[in-house]
Amino acid sequence: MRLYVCWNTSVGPIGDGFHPCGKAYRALREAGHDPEVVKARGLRLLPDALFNRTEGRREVRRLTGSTTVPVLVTDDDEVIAESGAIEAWAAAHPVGSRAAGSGRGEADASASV
Ligand SMILES: N[C@@H](CCC(=O)N[C@@H](CS)C(=O)NCC(=O)O)C(=O)O
Repeated sequence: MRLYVCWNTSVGPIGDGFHPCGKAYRALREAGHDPEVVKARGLRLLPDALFNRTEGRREVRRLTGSTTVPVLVTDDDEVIAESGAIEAWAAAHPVGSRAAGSGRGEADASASV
Protein backbone atom coordinates (compact mmCIF):
# COMPACT_ATOMS: atom_id res chain seq x y z
CA MET A 1 0.00 0.00 0.00
CA ARG A 2 1.05 3.60 -0.54
CA LEU A 3 0.34 6.60 1.64
CA TYR A 4 0.76 10.00 0.02
CA VAL A 5 1.64 12.66 2.57
CA CYS A 6 2.73 16.29 2.46
CA TRP A 7 6.20 16.70 3.95
CA ASN A 8 6.34 14.20 6.81
CA THR A 9 4.38 11.78 8.96
CA SER A 10 4.81 13.37 12.39
CA VAL A 11 1.64 13.95 14.39
CA GLY A 12 2.69 17.54 15.02
CA PRO A 13 3.78 19.59 18.00
CA ILE A 14 0.41 21.03 18.93
CA GLY A 15 -1.42 18.26 20.64
CA ASP A 16 -2.39 14.78 19.58
CA GLY A 17 -3.64 14.27 16.07
CA PHE A 18 -3.04 17.80 14.80
CA HIS A 19 -1.43 16.80 11.53
CA PRO A 20 -3.71 14.88 9.09
CA CYS A 21 -0.86 13.02 7.35
CA GLY A 22 0.63 12.03 10.70
CA LYS A 23 -2.74 10.84 11.98
CA ALA A 24 -3.29 8.68 8.91
CA TYR A 25 0.21 7.18 9.11
CA ARG A 26 -0.07 6.48 12.81
CA ALA A 27 -3.43 4.75 12.37
CA LEU A 28 -2.02 2.49 9.66
CA ARG A 29 1.03 1.60 11.77
CA GLU A 30 -1.12 0.89 14.80
CA ALA A 31 -3.18 -1.47 12.65
CA GLY A 32 0.05 -3.27 11.73
CA HIS A 33 0.50 -1.90 8.21
CA ASP A 34 3.80 -0.64 6.85
CA PRO A 35 2.81 1.68 4.01
CA GLU A 36 5.22 2.98 1.43
CA VAL A 37 5.25 6.70 2.22
CA VAL A 38 5.28 8.99 -0.82
CA LYS A 39 6.09 12.60 -0.04
CA ALA A 40 3.89 14.83 -2.19
CA ARG A 41 5.68 18.04 -1.32
CA GLY A 42 4.02 21.28 -2.29
CA LEU A 43 1.43 23.68 -0.96
CA ARG A 44 -2.05 23.68 -2.38
CA LEU A 45 -2.58 27.36 -1.50
CA LEU A 46 -0.02 28.19 -4.18
CA PRO A 47 -0.74 27.87 -7.91
CA ASP A 48 -0.43 24.26 -9.04
CA ALA A 49 1.22 25.26 -12.29
CA LEU A 50 4.18 26.78 -10.47
CA PHE A 51 4.46 25.06 -7.12
CA ASN A 52 2.70 21.71 -7.03
CA ARG A 53 4.62 19.87 -9.69
CA THR A 54 6.25 17.10 -7.70
CA GLU A 55 5.50 13.64 -8.94
CA GLY A 56 3.63 12.86 -5.72
CA ARG A 57 1.33 15.86 -6.06
CA ARG A 58 0.56 15.06 -9.66
CA GLU A 59 -0.20 11.47 -8.80
CA VAL A 60 -2.50 12.53 -5.96
CA ARG A 61 -4.39 14.83 -8.30
CA ARG A 62 -4.68 12.07 -10.87
CA LEU A 63 -6.07 9.72 -8.21
CA THR A 64 -8.50 12.07 -6.50
CA GLY A 65 -8.90 15.19 -8.61
CA SER A 66 -7.41 17.21 -5.77
CA THR A 67 -3.89 17.82 -4.46
CA THR A 68 -4.93 17.43 -0.82
CA VAL A 69 -3.17 14.72 1.16
CA PRO A 70 -3.16 12.28 2.91
CA VAL A 71 -4.33 9.76 0.33
CA LEU A 72 -4.10 6.00 0.79
CA VAL A 73 -3.91 3.49 -2.05
CA THR A 74 -4.53 0.03 -0.60
CA ASP A 75 -3.08 -3.25 -1.84
CA ASP A 76 -6.38 -3.74 -3.63
CA ASP A 77 -5.94 -0.35 -5.35
CA GLU A 78 -8.73 1.26 -3.39
CA VAL A 79 -8.14 5.02 -3.14
CA ILE A 80 -9.04 6.61 0.19
CA ALA A 81 -8.73 10.35 0.80
CA GLU A 82 -9.19 12.26 4.10
CA SER A 83 -7.32 11.37 7.26
CA GLY A 84 -10.52 10.38 9.09
CA ALA A 85 -11.48 7.95 6.35
CA ILE A 86 -7.97 6.47 6.37
CA GLU A 87 -8.12 6.08 10.15
CA ALA A 88 -11.49 4.33 9.82
CA TRP A 89 -10.12 2.05 7.09
CA ALA A 90 -7.12 1.15 9.25
CA ALA A 91 -9.32 0.36 12.25
CA ALA A 92 -11.52 -1.87 10.10
CA HIS A 93 -8.58 -3.59 8.36
CA PRO A 94 -5.97 -4.58 10.95
CA VAL A 95 -3.19 -6.77 9.59
CA GLY A 96 -4.04 -10.41 9.99
CA SER A 97 -7.77 -9.92 9.58
CA ARG A 98 -9.55 -11.10 6.47
CA ALA A 99 -10.71 -7.52 5.98
CA ALA A 100 -7.10 -6.44 5.50
CA GLY A 101 -7.38 -7.61 1.90
CA SER A 102 -4.83 -9.65 0.06
CA GLY A 103 -2.26 -9.30 2.82
CA ARG A 104 0.41 -8.75 0.19
CA GLY A 105 3.52 -7.23 1.66
CA GLU A 106 2.28 -7.34 5.21
CA ALA A 107 3.92 -10.52 6.51
CA ASP A 108 7.37 -8.98 6.88
CA ALA A 109 6.05 -5.98 8.79
CA SER A 110 4.38 -8.11 11.43
CA ALA A 111 7.39 -10.41 11.68
CA SER A 112 9.96 -7.68 12.30
CA VAL A 113 10.96 -6.84 15.85
N1 LIG B 1 -9.60 17.34 5.97
C1 LIG B 1 -8.35 16.88 5.44
C2 LIG B 1 -7.30 17.95 5.61
C3 LIG B 1 -6.05 17.55 4.91
C4 LIG B 1 -4.97 18.60 5.00
O1 LIG B 1 -5.15 19.71 5.54
N2 LIG B 1 -3.86 18.22 4.47
C5 LIG B 1 -2.73 19.09 4.43
C6 LIG B 1 -1.43 18.32 4.55
S1 LIG B 1 -1.27 17.56 6.12
C7 LIG B 1 -2.71 19.78 3.13
O2 LIG B 1 -3.12 19.23 2.14
N3 LIG B 1 -2.16 20.99 3.21
C8 LIG B 1 -2.02 21.77 2.08
C9 LIG B 1 -0.94 21.31 1.22
O3 LIG B 1 -0.17 20.43 1.60
O4 LIG B 1 -0.85 21.79 0.11
C10 LIG B 1 -7.94 15.59 6.14
O5 LIG B 1 -8.19 15.46 7.35
O6 LIG B 1 -7.37 14.72 5.50
